[in-house]
Amino acid sequence: MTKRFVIRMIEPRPPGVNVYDLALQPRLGLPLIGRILADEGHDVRIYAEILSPVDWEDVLRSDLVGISTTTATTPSGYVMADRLRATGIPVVMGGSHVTFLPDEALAHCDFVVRGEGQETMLELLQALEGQRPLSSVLGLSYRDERGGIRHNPPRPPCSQEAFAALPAPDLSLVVGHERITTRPIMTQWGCPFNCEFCSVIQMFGRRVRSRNIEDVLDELAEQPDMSVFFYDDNFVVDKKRTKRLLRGMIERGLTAGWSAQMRAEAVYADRRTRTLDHELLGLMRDSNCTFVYCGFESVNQKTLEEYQKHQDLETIRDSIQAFHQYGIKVHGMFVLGSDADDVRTIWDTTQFALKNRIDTVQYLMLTPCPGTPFYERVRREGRLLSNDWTRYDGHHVVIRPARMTPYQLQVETYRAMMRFYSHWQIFRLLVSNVLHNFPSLAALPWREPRFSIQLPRLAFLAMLPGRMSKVVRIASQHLSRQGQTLLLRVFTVAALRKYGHDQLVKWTRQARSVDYLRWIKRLSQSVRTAS
Ligand code: B12
Ligand code: SF4
Repeated sequence: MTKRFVIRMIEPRPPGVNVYDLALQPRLGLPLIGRILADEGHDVRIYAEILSPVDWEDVLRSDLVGISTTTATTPSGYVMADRLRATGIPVVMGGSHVTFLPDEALAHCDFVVRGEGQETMLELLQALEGQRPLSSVLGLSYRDERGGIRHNPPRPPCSQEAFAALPAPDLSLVVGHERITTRPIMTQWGCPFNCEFCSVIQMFGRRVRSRNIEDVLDELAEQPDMSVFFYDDNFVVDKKRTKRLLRGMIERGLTAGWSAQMRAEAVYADRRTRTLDHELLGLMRDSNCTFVYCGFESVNQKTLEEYQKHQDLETIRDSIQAFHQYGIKVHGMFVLGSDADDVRTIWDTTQFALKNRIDTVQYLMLTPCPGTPFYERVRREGRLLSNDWTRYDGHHVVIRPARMTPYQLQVETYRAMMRFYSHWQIFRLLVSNVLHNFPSLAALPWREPRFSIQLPRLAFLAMLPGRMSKVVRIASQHLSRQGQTLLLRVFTVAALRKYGHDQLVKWTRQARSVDYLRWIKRLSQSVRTAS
């Protein structure tokens, strides 16, 4: 290396209120690329707006700025790029939106890195130093000297060997990383399935590459007391591998708690006979799996087929029951608004969720992410309602549904979700949890005298607004591990549901939602009048 670049990278904040506001977690692309560049001797710093504001004085002193976006965060990425380019600092963008719309992005930035970016970024720096032509950098889009747009051939996804050899992303490069309470770790890239609306397979492919188990365990061991969210799109792809990882975690005592995304059928040892995989479920429990995030997608079988989900309702039911049997909580993610869905489907979803005791749910509007076959289809059919990318966050209807108006889909989804997160349902859940655990709860004051002395103070603090995190901190300081587990069992889901309720209320009250609801109502009325 000859030149030491000063490189600043930015992950813009998602627009408006989001169910994930609680999750202070950056994506791992920038910390990975940052680590590789820092290892090469460059001066790297990353700003993830959810963790800290961008220090523009610092950014404006850099030689190159990298911006990472998803579809919904791309417009704010473009505003940043425009501002930087006006000062003459070159800007490179990457991520799951600009990869598929590089021409759009090049109106704002100088380079677009399409697909996996770790190697492309290194080669781009070599090209900027004059060590190679830009045209030789696979996966790069840019403007040539005459202003014409050039798209170099795509870079093939990195091989299994190259993936296994990648260093762990360096979160310490992210300003404000001390605020991260659950550690993000990714053990695999890609997913073997092919759901029509998903952009993951377009970005990372269907051939799954995985890290060595020992490397993952070593990464976990760096902070053994911190709980982990595995970022894998589908944590259980190769069951033997998953079991080896979980066994390793148990053997090495790395059981501070973990959660991950997985498909419902992971619970089966034999999908045909629906025999449960008790070995996997037992390992999940013993390694302290607290929550699983399952893309159930729909309670409408026709919709599951439309999404090419290869899953049925019985599997969803079995999985919820099986996870609960092993003390693991379930976050069910549903995508509403397929051509087979109507208003009834929306309410059936809440009915199903309550009846099957899903712990927390998330309803997303079917959103066509650029790059997916679904996006191409609805664009061809002329059903895109908006090209305001900030609305492409799963919280807004952006396509014309087949069997209801856009307004119906938006409002009924909100109402159905509000029913799940209603105060009445939260109260019922609390009562049932307290009754279920009554003997242990009643014995708590005797078993935990240190905690009992704190009770009046905790009760007082709990009544003050915004003091809940303090209450939790004090309670956990004065409780034994057993006592903490008991209280978590009784109160966690109710607290999360309260959070869900408050976020829904916030979402409808924010100005951008009010404007949007007015617009979509008008649009739906005009569609009705026209038809
Ligand atoms: C972890 C995760 C989350 C976390 C953290 C989110 C965050 N900070 O954005 C949580 C659970 C909170 C979350 C929520 C949501 N998520 Co999410 N999430 C992911 C997931 C599973 C992993 C992200 C990750 O770290 N990937 C691994 C790293 C290595 O990849 P990467 O960051 O993309 O970087 C690589 C390349 O893209 C490229 N690159 C990226 N940026 C840059 C920049 C430069 C300069 C360069 C050179 C290269 C480069 O190089 C990197 C290395 O190869 C991805 C799926 C996936 N596999 O990526 C979905 C994904 C990003 N999420 C997605 C969505 C839709 C959402 C939600 C909107 C869903 C919802 N409505 O609730 C919310 C949005 C909330 C928010 N805060 O923005 C979509 C985005 C699709 C799109 N086109 O916009 C994805 C792709 C999943 C999907 N099924 O399509 N998510
Ligand atoms: S939605 Fe989930 S299961 Fe389907 S292709 Fe995407 S990552 Fe795989």
